[in-house]
Amino acid sequence: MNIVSAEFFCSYSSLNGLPSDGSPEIVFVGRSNVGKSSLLNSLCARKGLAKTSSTPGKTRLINYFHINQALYFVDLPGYGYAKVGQGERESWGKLLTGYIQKRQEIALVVALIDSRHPGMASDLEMMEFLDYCGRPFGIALTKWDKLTQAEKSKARRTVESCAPKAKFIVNYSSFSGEGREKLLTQLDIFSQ
Ligand SMILES: Nc1nc2c(ncn2[C@@H]2O[C@H](COP(=O)(O)OP(=O)(O)O)[C@@H](O)[C@H]2O)c(=O)[nH]1
Ligand SMILES: [Mg+2]
Repeated sequence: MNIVSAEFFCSYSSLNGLPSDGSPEIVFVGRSNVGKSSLLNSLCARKGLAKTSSTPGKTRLINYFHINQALYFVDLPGYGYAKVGQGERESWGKLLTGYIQKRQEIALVVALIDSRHPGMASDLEMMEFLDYCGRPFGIALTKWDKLTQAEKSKARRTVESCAPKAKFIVNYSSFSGEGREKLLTQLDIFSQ
């Protein structure tokens, strides 16, 4: 996939009123602070496209980005962040699961996993849920630049063994751009 244009489209706080033009959607999910906004910015080569933050738990909306005027990248609320109230966590968990379950336009889901913490329960639950909903998904192992060589081998082994259903696993660094071309190729192959 060659990204020639990427624009912020709209944010939604509920499933009502999502775009109705029928364009396919490639969805990005992951724990809060996994590096999702950074990955979207690096993938689209647009620094300020998605807001990045060192304060976790800030994105509680479904953010749509229009890509090549032909499809959407969808940034879902981060999960697994403990320091918010129960009520708030529930309402925004519902938004996340409701979207994944119901949205017809989903072509592919990219599950982001922090390469320093592979095999976390919440990530495994998310992948089980994606499989249960019949959603094809691949994995981006984020913050790959932070790992030593030994940690890289170990992280790959762990993820490969706990995600047999993943269509692809790409090592990704938003800082160096490693994995960008690979991920774009996988998006092309699996979002058709
Ligand atoms: N070293 C490194 N840090 C990253 C990378 N991607 C994101 N970060 C850092 O991780 C933190 C969270 O990133 P952000 O993209 O806002 O995560 P989000 O909450 O998942 O959207 C920020 O401090 C980023 O600078 C990466 O590829 N490498
Ligand atoms: Mg974010």
